[in-house]
Amino acid sequence: MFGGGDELFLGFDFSTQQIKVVAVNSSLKVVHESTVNFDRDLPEFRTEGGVHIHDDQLTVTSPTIMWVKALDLLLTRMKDSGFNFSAVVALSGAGQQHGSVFWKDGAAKVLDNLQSDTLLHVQLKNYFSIPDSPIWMDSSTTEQCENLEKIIGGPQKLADITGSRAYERFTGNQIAKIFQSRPADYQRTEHISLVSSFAASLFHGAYVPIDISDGSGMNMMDIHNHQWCQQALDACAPNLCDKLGPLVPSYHKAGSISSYFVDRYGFSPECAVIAFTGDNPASLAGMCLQKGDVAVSLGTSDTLFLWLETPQPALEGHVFANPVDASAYMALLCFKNGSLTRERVRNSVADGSWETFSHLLEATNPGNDGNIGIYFNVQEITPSAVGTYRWNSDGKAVPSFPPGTEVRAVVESQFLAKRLHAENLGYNIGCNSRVIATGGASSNTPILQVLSDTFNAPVYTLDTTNSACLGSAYRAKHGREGGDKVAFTKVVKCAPAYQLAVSPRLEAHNIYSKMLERYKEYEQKIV
Ligand code: XUL
Repeated sequence: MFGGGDELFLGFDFSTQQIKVVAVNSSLKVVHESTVNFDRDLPEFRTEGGVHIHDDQLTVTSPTIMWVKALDLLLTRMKDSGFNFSAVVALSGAGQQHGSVFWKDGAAKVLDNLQSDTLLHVQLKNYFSIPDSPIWMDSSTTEQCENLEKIIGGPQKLADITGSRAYERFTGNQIAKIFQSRPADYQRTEHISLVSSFAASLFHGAYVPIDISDGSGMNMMDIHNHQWCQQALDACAPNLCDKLGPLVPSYHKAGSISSYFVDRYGFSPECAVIAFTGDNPASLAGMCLQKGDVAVSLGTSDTLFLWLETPQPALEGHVFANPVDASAYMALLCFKNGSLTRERVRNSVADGSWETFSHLLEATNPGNDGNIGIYFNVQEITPSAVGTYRWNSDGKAVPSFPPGTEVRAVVESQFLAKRLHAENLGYNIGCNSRVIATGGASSNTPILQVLSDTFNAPVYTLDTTNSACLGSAYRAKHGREGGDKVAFTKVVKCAPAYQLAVSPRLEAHNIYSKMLERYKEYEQKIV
């Protein structure tokens, strides 16, 4: 039964709206998928999109016990479909980043003694001191952020240590708010997990440590030595070191699965539980990113994942410890004006047609004959600015461009911004760099050509619908094989291949490198 070909690895994703699992075999082929959607499958929690937005519109939480209940439902569905749990040799998972779980005094004992004839949520329902977990969509902790930056010595100092300036959703600031607003509940909290380490703890039947990659999204971890920054812990709440426990590399093997899952679902008692991590780090693993790579997700908002060797934390973006190579880093940059902004230009000058948009793009020259535009429909995150701006080749502000120039301007400025801000965080274009493009616009070759020329790298595409789950299954295999002894790249050699979409053109790249200087000047002007 446990012969090579029959071994299975599970990757879970505890995301905002659902939990999902994929099973891969030892050739990393997906053999099973299941999902539980919180709104649809657990209507008793009355969530919308898996969350509760509170009256102040700033506080956003999810019922912790809903996640627990969803896990049994998911595993029951798998069992009913005939899934062979006994073949699973290791599992890992991802959690929405920054969310926190507050375990009440006595919870560890219950975890250690889970009874397989009673559902998890029945056994654990009274063991969360804060029953509603703060999640990443919460933005109610501005005061705590200001305090943390002040105590540490300013936003850049905090970024230098923890990889990010203070952000409302980052867990340290969320914990500070809980401590200040509910001191008695904080007092009764024996352990604090991230969503990722909470889910791992359910499987292990004991607290699984926070991994260094998801731990980087808390504003309390020193990303350079992977230890808690004591000054940041103290600035957030008392006794945090005890309540958080140690940090571990993301491929840490926590131990074997709890007998609850063995008895109830038929897992092997030897099934290994590998530390869970954040959904973004897990996606980086799922895309098999390597040194020098950039992943560009072109969706409603555009997101960039960078593999970094020498990070330069800045006041924008986030630097995390790398989930598959603890000596490296990853950076995350979010650009709010993604496809909606491209669509606005398409609707205004290309008759609402992507085909016309592409023709216009192809009919104009790289560098746009010196014209540059910046299009921020909504308040941008990177950089902090809003509005539409256009400059002609003489550097003169102009109110409009002809259709072709307008189309090229929006695409070029979006990719120049990505290169500029990637370089600000320590990214360097190298000769082996690759760009992995995902999301809606990744099927548009003329758009990808601009991306390729800007980064002087071939652009590959990959189906990433399940990248956090897949990355978790791959990490389960990596962790089981002894994460620090074997390179992740070796483990994922047989993962689905990238498709080469376009290759860079040196002449165009040289134009963009020059143009970047002008773009930078204009961006500084409008911030
Ligand atoms: C990352 C972030 C989101 C969540 C979504 O910083 O807040 O991407 O991880 O689940």
